[in-house]
Amino acid sequence: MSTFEHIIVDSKGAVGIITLNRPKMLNALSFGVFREIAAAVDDLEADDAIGCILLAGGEKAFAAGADIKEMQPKTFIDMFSSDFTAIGGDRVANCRKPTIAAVSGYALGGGCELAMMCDIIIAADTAKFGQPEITLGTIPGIGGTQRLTRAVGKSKAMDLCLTGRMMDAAEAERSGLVSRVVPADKLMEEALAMAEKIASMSRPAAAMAKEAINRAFETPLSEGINVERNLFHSTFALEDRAEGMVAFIEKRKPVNKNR
Ligand code: CO8
Repeated sequence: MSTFEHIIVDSKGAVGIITLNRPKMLNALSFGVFREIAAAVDDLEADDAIGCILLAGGEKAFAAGADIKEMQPKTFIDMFSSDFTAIGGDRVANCRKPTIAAVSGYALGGGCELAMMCDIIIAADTAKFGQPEITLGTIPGIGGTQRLTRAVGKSKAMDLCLTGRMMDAAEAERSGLVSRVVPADKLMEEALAMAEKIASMSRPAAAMAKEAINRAFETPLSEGINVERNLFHSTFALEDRAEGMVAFIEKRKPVNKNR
């Protein structure tokens, strides 16, 4: 297991929990934070005991964006050569296990983008989402213009990215960015319950459902439908599929074995 400075990595049952831990800087995402997130995802993905990964921040901020103080002196060539925007972000987006972002307070800029790399966003009623990069004379750099547009549509994505305004949890739920809004003091409890439920499902079936849904995000409908059909057929090679259907007929809970 890796050791971490900026994040806390924990587990509860079959749920791996990554908590961003730079509260004084509202969890600003530095190179170091991204590297640690990537290492934590590596560890949790390799751990057979883990079936779902929960990514959380603090009460006031999930993450208030990329670390502006670290980015401020950088030149084009620094950013281009290090390609640091790809380090942690890609790792979260490419994780094969289901991922949930539990967002309380600010999820801005890179923070909003990090949440959108997860499969599900569950928000506290205090959550505020935004892509304020334009107010700094820059634009989103780790998927914001792409994932936000697919999630909330062109007009609202333009509104958020061009004005830099924040949207509250109710607007985020209305526009489809988040799956559920819960009272702030219940956020972790609700997110854990969701993660535990997902982790109890057939692992390969969950990975296949995730892969198929991600295709809907990334490809034309006809290709996505083909991928889904192939994955659906593949589930008929799983013991969990056989057990799941027998358990239904026998009116009992299935015991999932595939890892
Ligand atoms: N980077 C660095 N430090 C930050 C950041 C940040 N993104 N956000 C807050 N902080 C620091 C503040 O400087 C302050 O530090 P100090 O006490 O030393 O002055 C501390 O955190 C507390 O913040 P505030 O005093 O500002 O707290 P407020 O409650 O008054 O305001 C806000 C909260 C509204 C969230 C405000 O802090 C804010 O506007 N933050 C910046 C939001 C922002 O612009 N985010 C976008 C950043 S750019 C980006 O994310 C580009 C992504 C592209 C990909 C890059 C890959 C990583």
